[in-house]
Amino acid sequence: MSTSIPQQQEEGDELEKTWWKEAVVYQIYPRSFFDTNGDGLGDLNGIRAKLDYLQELGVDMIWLCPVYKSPNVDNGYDVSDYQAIMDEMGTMDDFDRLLEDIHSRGMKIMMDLVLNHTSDQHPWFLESKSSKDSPKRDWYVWRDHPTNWESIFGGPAWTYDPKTRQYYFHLFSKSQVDLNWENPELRRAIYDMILWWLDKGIDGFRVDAINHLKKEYTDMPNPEGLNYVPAWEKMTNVQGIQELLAELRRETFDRYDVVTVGEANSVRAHEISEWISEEEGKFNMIFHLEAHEEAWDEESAGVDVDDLRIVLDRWQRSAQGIAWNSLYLENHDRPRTVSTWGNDREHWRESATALGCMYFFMQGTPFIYQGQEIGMTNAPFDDINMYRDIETKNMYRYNRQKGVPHKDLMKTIKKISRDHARTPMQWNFGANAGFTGGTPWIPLNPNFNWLNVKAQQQDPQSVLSFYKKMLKLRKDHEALVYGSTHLTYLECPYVYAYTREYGEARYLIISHLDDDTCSWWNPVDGELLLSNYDSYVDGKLQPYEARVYLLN
Ligand code: TEU
Ligand code: CA
Repeated sequence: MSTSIPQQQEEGDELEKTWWKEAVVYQIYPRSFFDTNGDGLGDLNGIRAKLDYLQELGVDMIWLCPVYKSPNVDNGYDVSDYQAIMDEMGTMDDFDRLLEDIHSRGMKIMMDLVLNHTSDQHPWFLESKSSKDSPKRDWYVWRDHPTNWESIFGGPAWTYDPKTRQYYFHLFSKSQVDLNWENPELRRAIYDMILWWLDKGIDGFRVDAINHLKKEYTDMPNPEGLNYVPAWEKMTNVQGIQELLAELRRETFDRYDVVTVGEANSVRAHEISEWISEEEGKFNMIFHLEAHEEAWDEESAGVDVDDLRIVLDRWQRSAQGIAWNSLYLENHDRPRTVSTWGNDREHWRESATALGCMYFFMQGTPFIYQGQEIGMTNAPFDDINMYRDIETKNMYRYNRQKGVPHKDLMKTIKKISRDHARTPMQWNFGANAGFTGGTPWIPLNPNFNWLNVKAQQQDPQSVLSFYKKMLKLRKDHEALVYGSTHLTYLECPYVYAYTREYGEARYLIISHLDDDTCSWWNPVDGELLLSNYDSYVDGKLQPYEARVYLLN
């Protein structure tokens, strides 16, 4: 007996077709991608050298993490000149050549746009800091009396400047100074910079930390008498931010055929309309963090499939017919999902592919983070000196000061550090996995001796081959792009299953996200299009088994 799944598609809830809805985006962390001059840092020419690889994978668009001039306190998220390339990455000529090469292959490029803050080395800040009467004083946020807030990277959110005897505000590190978006001159300077990039012919932006543009600078309640208080609600999604974002969009993105994705960690599905609806949204898509926050806690093993379904389904249903989702598993700020949500030991290959299958076929534009397509894992770094990330380092330092034992901190860092996503891309079996001929800026994950691109290219069962098949399948079946999404098989606690429906076509996507065999299983009446196992066990789903069917 086969399972019958009721049709759920309603009439008239389809969105307009656009190129960026059909695209798959590949996120590059340039520092760790490919080094061509032996200085141990990936560079723009390294990206050019790997375009064949990306095209073979089947991606349509590349998102580059920041490559602007920067002292690299936060690896480029501290920009000191928006209209220049950092020395480590190459030159503006290199960038122009990269842009040309990408376009001549019919691919597109999206740049990272860091608008909440600049580096403390940016000429704007140097000028602002020079005196209280500086014409750019008001481009940043200066106060005689700081609020009691804690910065997102730990420690106080205000730093004292002895020369002008005031404090300046920084949501992240003290080298990343928040811009004052209330100042119209500053906003104009930012828009001009954005237009300059758009005129160059880039195809879109991922807009960093954009839900923080507006703040409400008043003290937090502090019943526990903390030195500094986390002040999330005062710096996130504050009343009035939508007007700022509307102006940003009107003055810049609206004038070009580009795609925008706002990184907006605190936004919830019920706020979709003002953020991303086709009617009044300020961006085409946003990245929310809700799934990562709700479906995984650092202590537990694996992912909570129930929570995952609740969160992701809420976003799917809320967007249906009015907005478009971004779909992602990993990025440069998160540990590797095969290590956190999956099982990177006994079921490494199966869990990497099942997680991929789970998110990739929902309605939205899929993003793949470099290394995810080969199932790269968290790094086994035991020594704090092997880590590079400022957030990790600060977290270690501030918590040691508070008396938290070294051992406990290392346990957490080994689980959640952002550096797990930042170890160099593992290309082959050679020295440094073929990433660099020099000394890499951060140690490699030693498992490159078996986990690398080269090893997977010829293997039809590999994670890489599975990703290629997923990309091809999505290209070949419009329903997998535009169809509506409906959860199914809810009875099975570790199975993430959903249908896609588009006109008469119906697809079923099943990902069994557990180490055990699941006996709750009925045969499906349909054509099997993709699977991460060679053989089937009737009446069962094997550990991390994933399948895609075209239903009859
Ligand atoms: O991240 C912003 C953001 O949402 C952070 O709070 C994020 O949750 C944090 O990194 C998790 O540990 C962006 C960039 O993606 C990140 O790499 C930068 O460090 C940050 O902005 C500052 O520019
Ligand atoms: Ca280099």
